[in-house]
Amino acid sequence: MKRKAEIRVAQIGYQFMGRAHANAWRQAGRFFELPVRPVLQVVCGRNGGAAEEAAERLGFAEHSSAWQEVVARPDIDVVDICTPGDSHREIALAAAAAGKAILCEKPLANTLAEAEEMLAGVRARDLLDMVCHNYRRAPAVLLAKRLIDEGRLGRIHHFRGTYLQDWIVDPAFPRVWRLERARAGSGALGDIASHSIDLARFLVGEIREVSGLLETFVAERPLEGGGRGPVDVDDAALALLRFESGAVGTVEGSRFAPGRKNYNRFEINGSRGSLAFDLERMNELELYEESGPESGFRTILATDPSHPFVDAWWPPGHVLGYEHTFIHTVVDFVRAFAAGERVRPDFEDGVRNQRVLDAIERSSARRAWQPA
Ligand code: SOE
Repeated sequence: MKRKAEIRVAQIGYQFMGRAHANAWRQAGRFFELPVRPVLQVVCGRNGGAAEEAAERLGFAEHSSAWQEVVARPDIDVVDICTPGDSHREIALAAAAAGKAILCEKPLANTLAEAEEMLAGVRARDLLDMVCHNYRRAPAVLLAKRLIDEGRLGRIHHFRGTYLQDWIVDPAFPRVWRLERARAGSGALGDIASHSIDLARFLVGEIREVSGLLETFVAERPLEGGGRGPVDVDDAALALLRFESGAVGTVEGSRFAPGRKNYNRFEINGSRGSLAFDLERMNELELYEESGPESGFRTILATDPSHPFVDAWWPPGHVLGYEHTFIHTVVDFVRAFAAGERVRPDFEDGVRNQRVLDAIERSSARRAWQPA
């Protein structure tokens, strides 16, 4: 059998997102016909010993504690950024300068200025770039996209995005990096509301202006090294949205919703119907179409092989999971890489998302509507 060309991946980071991305690079070619074969070449981390253990566990050929050297290597094709947001800019600019394709975790950066620098960096070299807003590639979300684009809901009036978790409701939970502005850039706003904003842009369109409200419920937490320290990020982020299309929306991201574990839900209302998606029931799409007295919401199980990506997996009803959204993201990235085409969401999408995040922060501080 003719040996396939390869796409060699350097992954920076190996914690939660690093594990999800490594699994995606490893599984993509095992379930999908890909034009080139992903090779998990090297995983990088600040701690050499931990990087070595991660390489063994995640299936990378090598490990390194010097990402700067790795991204410049001629044998590396892709740099996959799975680190906290405070290092996205420097890694992406170095990877772009070395002419690499880049997959970057969301949000693109910790500030709008950094995001714009990253976009300029990749566009200057006409590189392949993608932001890992993985939920776009859940088959039920793609079904929602198709139904909207086919006009089945008519004119869209409402987008209602809710992303709720509960992992830091306990004040005794330590101030991890996601709770530090210097590391994460923001709290629930950039970490989870950014997903709702990406889905709003993907399904309804561009956002023109916002009215935001950020709140921090627990202002001080135990530090992991002992002592206590201030929390300088939002615990909850809410916003009213006006879309360029004339639709209106709400986004609510909170980590203080006991019982909600990864409750990423949206509902979209149009002139002829509504649809709703809930990540905790991610194979289903709720659809309501006006059809007389018997109208009612029905649940579509998006596991038929006719839905995007599904035919590579299992027969109808053999449901998919969170990790499949990352595998589908990598599949489209690899196909775009081989074809020399662009793939979305790209860094331009990342900057547009960051503009909305920035506007929500400005609006909350000024208690006034702000343009996105
Ligand atoms: C933590 O809130 C987190 O891991 C986010 O960082 C991810 O983007 C989200 O998909 C799941 O929850």
